Amino acid sequence: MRIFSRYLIGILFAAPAAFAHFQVILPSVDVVDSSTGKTITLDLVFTHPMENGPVMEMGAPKRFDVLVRGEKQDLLPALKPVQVGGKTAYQSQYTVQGPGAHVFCLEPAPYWEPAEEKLIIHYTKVVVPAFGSWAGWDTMAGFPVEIEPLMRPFGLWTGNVFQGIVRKDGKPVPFATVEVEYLNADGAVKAPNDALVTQSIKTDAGGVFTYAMPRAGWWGFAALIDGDEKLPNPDGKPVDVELGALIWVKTVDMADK
Ligand SMILES: [Cu+2]
Repeated sequence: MRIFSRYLIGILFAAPAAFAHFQVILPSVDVVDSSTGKTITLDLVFTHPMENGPVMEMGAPKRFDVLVRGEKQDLLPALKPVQVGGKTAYQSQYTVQGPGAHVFCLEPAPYWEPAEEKLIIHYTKVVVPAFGSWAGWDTMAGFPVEIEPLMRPFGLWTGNVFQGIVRKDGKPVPFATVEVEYLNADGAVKAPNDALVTQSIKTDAGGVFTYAMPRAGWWGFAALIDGDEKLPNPDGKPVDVELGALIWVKTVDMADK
């Protein structure tokens, strides 16, 4: 009995880290200029960024587009399924046509998580400026849940804070949970314990969150909000839906000349 309860506690303690799913949109270039070339590759992967996997299966995305200079370009036809860690992920190439902030917006297919008995929809965006213009960096994707950046979501030094407002149907969400993970792509960082895998912060009464990023690389912010309506799981049973509002930002070290 004693051994059994210890085993059970072990599972409960291990669970939260294993559940920090993050939808990723990873552009090959964070700032497009004459040195980078115009064509960028975007990798769409549903994974656990800080733990460097495992990857989860993605269904065909519902929406993938780019907002730039007040126009929307549908990129769904340019999405190609690829295999990452034995699971379906997606990849796209995009050739930048002019200056300005490019807001890439993804609505993935709902993901059924049996361990939590809920469907997960992570509305995700990343903003890539091009050719010296960052006009439109705060353009909203129009997602049902979305992070409005309060600072440019690019051109950030290591140690800078990132601050945003979590919105649901346009309204700020007070005291919402925001999970933060580092994209530990090469597995270079080893978390000494589970508490350091996923940072967990809350928005204030006005829906604003703040987090200082301690390392160069990509950081994912995931505001997690319960959906109002149930959706059918793969067995057709109505289940709760977790809505995620995600944004990815990159920090760069302030190196000496
Ligand atoms: Cu997972």
